[in-house]
Amino acid sequence: MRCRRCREPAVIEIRRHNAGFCRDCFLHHCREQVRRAIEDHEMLRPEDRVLVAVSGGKDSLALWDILLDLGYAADGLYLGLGIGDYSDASGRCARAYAAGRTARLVEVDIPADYGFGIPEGSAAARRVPCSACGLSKRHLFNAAARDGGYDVMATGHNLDDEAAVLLGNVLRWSTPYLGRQLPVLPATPGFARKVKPLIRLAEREMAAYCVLTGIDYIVEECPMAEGNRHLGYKEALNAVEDRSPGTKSAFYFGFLERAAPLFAPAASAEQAGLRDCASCGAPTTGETCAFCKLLEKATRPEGG
Ligand code: Q46
Ligand code: ZN
Repeated sequence: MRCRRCREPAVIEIRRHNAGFCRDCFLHHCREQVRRAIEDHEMLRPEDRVLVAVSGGKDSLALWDILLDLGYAADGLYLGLGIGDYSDASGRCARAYAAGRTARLVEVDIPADYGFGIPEGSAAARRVPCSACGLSKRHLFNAAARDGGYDVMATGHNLDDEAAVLLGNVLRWSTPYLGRQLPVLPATPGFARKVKPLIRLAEREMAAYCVLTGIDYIVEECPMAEGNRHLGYKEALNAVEDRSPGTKSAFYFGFLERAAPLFAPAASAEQAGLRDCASCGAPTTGETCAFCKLLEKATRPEGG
């Protein structure tokens, strides 16, 4: 197979585009897909200060790399989750990348700064680890963006992630989530703008991007991911995609174009009920926010 752009031998085939690319043209293709996502959805302005959520995995490091290459002022944020060796190794990948590019990495360590790790904290609060983890990430990421004066927060959700989340939301008809599952969430009081510039790229392409650019990323999955419903949705979608390449992107982009606006009222009804957390000031629907509740339970002395 030959490269679609330059006719040199291809190193990767992308079936949904019915195309192959050589190394340089593939990297160009990845940057182009990000540039187009940013442009189509008005994600970033050239003068924006961007905070990229960096987990040490392929998607977030590739995103950071591409945003820097495209000339954005992008810093990274690494959250230490206290998940044993996995957190140690992922932190090392994030730091090594930042050092190699002389980019700025902001770090927040949940065990050191808040006194609990995700495995013990979620058990003490009787929550599923990924739910405690997800709400902590959202809360701390938003706080870091606000405190650091960033205009926008960028995450490495790729096409596979978004299609899997969409499938899960459709299977349950979670209408407020469907109304909010957008590639750009505008800033609202207490929240910075959120963008997902990798929506036009698949997981496999991000792994190839890192391998071809020599970015060292953590390959192991988080040990707490087991039983995570999204993995099942991804497998189901991969089985369909395998038989008819392009289905995944038709599903996700068709949703954005034709269905997402129908669910906007459900999402804004939820938004309207927000007030300030009594403890930390973050926007919440209750008296205190989910993170403050988790923190209280996760750090309560045993038997208390
Ligand atoms: S890090 Fe956290 Fe993930 Fe691990 S505990 Fe679950 S949500 S699986 S992306
Ligand atoms: Zn709070």
